[in-house]
Amino acid sequence: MRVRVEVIRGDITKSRVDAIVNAANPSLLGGGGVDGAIHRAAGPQLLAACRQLGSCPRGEARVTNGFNLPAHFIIHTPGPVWQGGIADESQVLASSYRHSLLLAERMGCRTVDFSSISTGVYGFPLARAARIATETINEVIADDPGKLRRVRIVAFDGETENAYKQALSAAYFNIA
Ligand code: AR6
Repeated sequence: MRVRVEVIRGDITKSRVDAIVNAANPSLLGGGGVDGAIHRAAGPQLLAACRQLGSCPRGEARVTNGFNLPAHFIIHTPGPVWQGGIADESQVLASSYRHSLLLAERMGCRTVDFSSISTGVYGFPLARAARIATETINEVIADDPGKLRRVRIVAFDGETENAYKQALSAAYFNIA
């Protein structure tokens, strides 16, 4: 069955899905941006669970319970910090999306919502990040979708929403 890939505007802490993907940092101990919002909404048990996990290299992913969130699981992935494109940032970003989706598949997830990894505090250029995200998601689901039925990018602002919508239509155009 075909996996739907969509872009919506919203607050990912409100997503009622099997897993949301958090733009974390390697300590996994919380921070600002969407990470801070997720920790506040999930409650203090999330920090305790993250402490148990230890740290996570950039481009990899770890999973916890969703605790007080409507989402069942939280997948935490530290994306790359943009350094001008000289430090394999694009590969690391693709790796974050790939590892997160593969982990979601292993957990038997049907619905997964991503935040816009690395495009806030970490400064990754938005259009380029959106292209990498949509291409990587399409590659992984084309290869083996597992039980996945729907993958969404949840954009917090209009500029981010437009960038991912544009990248998604370009990706479909390339496939066709
Ligand atoms: N729902 C969806 N998206 C959100 C929300 C929300 N509630 N809040 C913010 N965003 P960022 P990064 C968007 O900076 O660049 C943290 O301190 C935001 O507008 O959260 O990967 C971590 O601990 C932007 O589009 O993540 C790390 O240290 C997107 O989420 C560092 O920031 C990502 O912005 C990670 O930086």
